[in-house]
Amino acid sequence: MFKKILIANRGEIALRVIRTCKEMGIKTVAVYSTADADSLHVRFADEAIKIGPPSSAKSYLNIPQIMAAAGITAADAIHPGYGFLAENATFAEICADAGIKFIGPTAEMIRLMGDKITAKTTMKNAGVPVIPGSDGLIEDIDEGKMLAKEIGYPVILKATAGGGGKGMRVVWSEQDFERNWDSARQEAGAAFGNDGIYIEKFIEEPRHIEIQVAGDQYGNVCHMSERDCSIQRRHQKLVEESPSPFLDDDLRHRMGEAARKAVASINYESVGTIEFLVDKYKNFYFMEMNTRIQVEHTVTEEVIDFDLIKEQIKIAAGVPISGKDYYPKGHAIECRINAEDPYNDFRPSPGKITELHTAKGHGVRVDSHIYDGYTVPPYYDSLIAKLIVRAATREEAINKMHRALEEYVVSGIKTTIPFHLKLMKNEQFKAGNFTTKFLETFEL
Ligand code: MV4
Repeated sequence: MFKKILIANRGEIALRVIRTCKEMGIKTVAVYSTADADSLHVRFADEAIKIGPPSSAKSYLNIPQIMAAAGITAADAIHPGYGFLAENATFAEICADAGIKFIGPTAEMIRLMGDKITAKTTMKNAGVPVIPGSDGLIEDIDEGKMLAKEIGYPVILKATAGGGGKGMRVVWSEQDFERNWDSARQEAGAAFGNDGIYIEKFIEEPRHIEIQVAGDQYGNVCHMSERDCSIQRRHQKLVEESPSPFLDDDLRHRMGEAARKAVASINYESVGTIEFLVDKYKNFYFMEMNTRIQVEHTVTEEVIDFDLIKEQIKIAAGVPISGKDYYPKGHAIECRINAEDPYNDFRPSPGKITELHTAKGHGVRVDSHIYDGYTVPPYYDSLIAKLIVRAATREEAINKMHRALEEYVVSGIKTTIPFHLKLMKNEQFKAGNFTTKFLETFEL
């Protein structure tokens, strides 16, 4: 087992990893920018190394500085968290070359799943349902138009180097094809340095339901059931829950089996997530695979009573996984509390927290790095706390979430708490009647 893990991240996920490391008797090294000198992950780690000024590029994305910190402290592994370098294949390679274990999949696996059309082809060959569309990249506009006609409008153009909603264009009719084709390629080229585009049938009003998976270096795989992440605003998840109100046991088993097949087919080693789109007829289709621990891993932990960070560290240390699948007991919901103003287009609201009262009580978990008097910096993403509740039923979980949100006081900055309070009282949400389009018509 590792003796010392460097956490190449900040905020709540850095704290989350440090907590599990402490429980496992593993020493921890925090890295921080000058903007995070007073952060809890710095205070809770056994050692802390300043790696640069506030900008992410010069700190949390600064590979030479992070590797130097690992060298100075003799860390034998690095946990990347999520975001930043978590899915950076080059970083994984540099760690491997330096003899420091990257706690995640291999660089090759990160690259394979990072290229969306390659990932899709890999899944199709493994027998995982994929969205009907082109077999590969579209070479030119005429080929695209011909395929779109075959598939049937509406279709969606996607950047193979994109993901998470970046570089996508929905095309509703042939006369719209040319301008969308041009803008998709231009945007993909500019954003990713790769203007490869593929095409799919557009699934209208889908749900985003993802399956937690794990695999070890001995070929054992497992799934840990689903998370419903359909409550999103501009591709930013705001609420996640497990189990999904849309899944019945049969669909859960079929999606779990498909996720298992996906992981086994690529000899995946680490924890990961298979994202599916689910249409109103309960057909599910592979969308993307995430090769990192995700923000919303918490709701899975709560309904299967499991430590996913511990599992990820054990897999990296060569400990076999059990290979058994996990199904949810009870119901968990996570609300992302962001330093954003929901009354002003969710614009960022950094600044000093002048008063903090954190929600507590039976079945309430808060993963957060903020404290009374903490100043939320403007340089990084706006997530300041994850409020997670668990109860026997979805209705009880929603009631518990509303109660917890009511007692959660964060003064001095704006937060998404008022948005979540309103959502928990929304009849469509309470009925489990929502897709990824739900927030387009949700009024605060
Ligand atoms: C789609 C789709 C409909 N049909 N693909 C968005 C992010 C990226 N994971 C892929 N996404 C979508 N792909 C087809 N063929 C709808 C979306 C989509 C979406 C998916 C999941 C969660 C939220 C979403 C919001 C808008 C669009």
